[in-house]
Amino acid sequence: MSQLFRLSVVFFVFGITIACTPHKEADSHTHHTSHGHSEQPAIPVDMSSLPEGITFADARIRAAFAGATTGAAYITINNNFAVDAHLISVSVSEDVAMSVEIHDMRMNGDMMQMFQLDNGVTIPAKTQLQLRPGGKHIMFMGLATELNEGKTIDLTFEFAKQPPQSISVPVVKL
Ligand SMILES: [Cu+2]
Repeated sequence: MSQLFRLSVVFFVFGITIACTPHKEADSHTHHTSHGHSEQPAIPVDMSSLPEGITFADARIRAAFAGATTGAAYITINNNFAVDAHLISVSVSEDVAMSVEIHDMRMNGDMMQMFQLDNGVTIPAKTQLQLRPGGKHIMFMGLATELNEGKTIDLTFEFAKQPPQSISVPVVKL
């Protein structure tokens, strides 16, 4: 008799678990979670056609709605040096934004969250770093200008051991 009682308790608890599961799943579906992994391994590329040093490709800034207080920029950085390069910071003139941060993404429970990479990013020798939507990216904080399509913004990249480089980046619809 006690055996049967125990069995029904187990079934009762199990039944509750099943009843809860769909609710939990439905709940998690309301957040958009699958934006891919933030951890990007260094991407080795054939750099034989590139000049020695650091070069940039695919630079673009996401057009933002009027009144936006932040903005995002994406770029591919090729490190065609025999040594690692370390990107310390990115900057823009103060009439563009108050500050610029290098961000990465990570999962916090069900939510995709951005966080600042305080120490910048290392780009190993002969690899490329892709700053792209859903992964590491450049973020303008305290936006002081409108990011309208067709505009260009000068970005300056500072490296630990290599001289800084500035490039003009177009604002595009992404
Ligand atoms: Cu960000």
